[in-house]
Order: sequence, then C-alpha cells, then structure tokens
Amino acid sequence: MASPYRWSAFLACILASIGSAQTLREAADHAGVLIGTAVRPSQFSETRYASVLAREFNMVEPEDALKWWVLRPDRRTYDFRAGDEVVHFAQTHQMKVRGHCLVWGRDNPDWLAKGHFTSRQLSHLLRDHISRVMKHYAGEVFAWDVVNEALDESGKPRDSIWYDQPGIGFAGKGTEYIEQLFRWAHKADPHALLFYNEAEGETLNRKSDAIYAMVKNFKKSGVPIDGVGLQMHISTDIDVESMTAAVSANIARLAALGVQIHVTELDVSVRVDSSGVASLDDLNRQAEVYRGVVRACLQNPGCTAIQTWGFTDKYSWIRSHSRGTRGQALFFDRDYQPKPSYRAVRDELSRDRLLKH
Ligand code: 9MR
Repeated sequence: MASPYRWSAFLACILASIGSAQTLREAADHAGVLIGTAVRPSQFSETRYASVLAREFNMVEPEDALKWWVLRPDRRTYDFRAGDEVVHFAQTHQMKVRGHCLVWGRDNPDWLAKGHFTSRQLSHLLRDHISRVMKHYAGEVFAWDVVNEALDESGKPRDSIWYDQPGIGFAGKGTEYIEQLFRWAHKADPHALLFYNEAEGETLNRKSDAIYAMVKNFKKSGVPIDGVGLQMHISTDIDVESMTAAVSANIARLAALGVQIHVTELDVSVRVDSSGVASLDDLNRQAEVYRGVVRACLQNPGCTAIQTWGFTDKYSWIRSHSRGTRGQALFFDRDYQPKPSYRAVRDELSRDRLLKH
C-alpha cells in the first residue's frame, strides 16, 4: 500500500498541475488534443477578439471564408482573400487551420445553384474547385471537410445539386459520389487529412449508423478518408450522462475503423430572455454539457480535436437562427469574459492529462 507521504505528494502534484493550465490552449496542448474555433476574419481587427483567439486556441477554421459563396463570386473567379487572412492569422500565432468545406448541397451561390448545369458540367466544376482550392492551401490547411452534411436523418443521401439534382453522374447510386469526391481531394493534396463532416450524427442514431457504414465501406474499398467530423450543435435540454456515453460509444466505433474523429462545430445553446440573457443555473448546466463532450472525446485517442463554432457570444449564429429564443452558446460572453463553460473545459482537459500520467 502507498505511504501517506506518497499520497500527499501525488495530490500536491495534481493540484499544482491543475492550477498550471492558464488557458484552454495550454490545457489542450498537455492533453494532446487540438482546441479550435470557427473564426470570422472580418473580426481580426477587433483587438479583444484577436487576443483571446490567439491566447486560447491552437486551431482555427474559417466559419464561412472557404465556402463557395465567399470563394466563388462567379463561375470564373476564385477569391482567396478572406481564407488567406485566416491562414495568415494562424501562422502568426502558431495555430493549425482546418478547411471547411469543399462540397455542400446548401448555401451555394445563385450562379451555381440556379445555373441549370448538366451533370458533366457540374462534375468538371466541382473537380476544378476541389483541385484549385486544395492546391492553393496545400501545406497550410492540414485537414479538410471534403463533404458536409450529405446524409438525411434516416441516413440516406440528401437530394442535392451534387448528388441527384442533377448530380455529378452518380444519381441513385448512394454514397458513390462521395467516394469520388474523396478521391479527387486526395489527388489534389495527398498530404491533407480528409474528413466527412455531419450534423446530428454524434450519438447513436440512424444517421450515425449510416456514417459508420459508409466509412467502413470506404475503408474496405480503399477510399482515402481520414476522419469524421461530429458537428455537435447541441443544447442544455439533454441528459448529460447519456449523451456522454452515446457520443463516446460512437467515437469508439468510428475510431476502431481507423479514422480520426474531430468535434467540429461544438456549441451548447441555452434559453435566453428577450434581452439575450440566460440564467446562471442554465450557464452552469451548459458547463456540464461541455464537460461531457470533452470527456467523451478524451476517452478515445482517436478523437484528436475539439472545436467550437465561435468563441464569444458576441458573434454566434445561434441567436438569429433561433429567432432570439436561444443564445449564449460559447465560452466567452459578449465582453469576452470567460463563462462557467470555459472553466469546465479547461479543468476537464487538465484532468485528463493527469490521469494519463
Ligand atoms: O455559421 C455559419 C453561418 O455564418 C452561415 O451563414 C451558414 C451558411 O453558410 O453556415 C453556418 O455554419 C454552418 C456550417 O457551415 C455547417 N454546419 C452548420 C453550421 C451552422 O448553420
């Protein structure tokens, strides 16, 4: 049995180590996981935005700057300015860059969505897009969401311009078109990690079953897929324990296929009043939800990144999306003050490091 001295030395070491992680970034570095956030380059000139971002995170992902509607104002133009700003910021502050997203059936520019292109034309357009964008950022963007939200709630491919309306030539053939996209992406930048990114497939349900089956099939047939992105736009209206267990089980089965898992768009919305204010109880509850997600990720070495969808409640898609009924979903309030969720995640990241030693 260990002597009382050894126990107290061990405890002192634990306490000292917990106290030593001053930032999320420090805690994540020691836990061996990336901590990222979605960013809007138009905000980089705001001093507090830039300093909190650089201090707390070691990875960024452009929230919109690499989407078709920003990159491709018209059929012939590639406008890399906003994306380049994100890469420049990241390089200045020694952060990694995740790319989001090369292929999405939604929110495409009108010239594309309403252009009445043939399958053949779409196939050329998309292949060229993937190739030009990935080559532009080769060596700078380490991982890409090649395909975003291609499956519906039942796990079937969603109708989309790329799949079947009219699609790039694989309409009615299930996930074969996705396979093609990963092959094109690998060709464009063989060093980038290639992810399939999806919403509402974090726990065990029909959609996550379909993602699992797709990845298994891709791995079997040599399709170059490296990871799955679990978006995790969640709320406080859940049972934290069962969510944590289900996310952990989902991560474990995906990791067993030999892919990495990134939590890609984490935010935890809470009810807010008409002035956008949440109760302290709800913010504490939110902290426990965040803690559960971090715990689920750190339980499996295959989960290598945790990224939130923004970091300050000043800029978050949740309020407008919920028509003002929900908000305050992130780590920092509108004045960049850390919330209970921030402390919970920093502690959880620090704790894991200790248990591993
Ligand atoms: O937060 C993003 C918002 O600024 C954009 O207007 C919108 C459309 O491009 O996309 C939002 O981000 C989405 C992400 O790209 C994919 N998963 C869901 C996110 C929230 O809608």
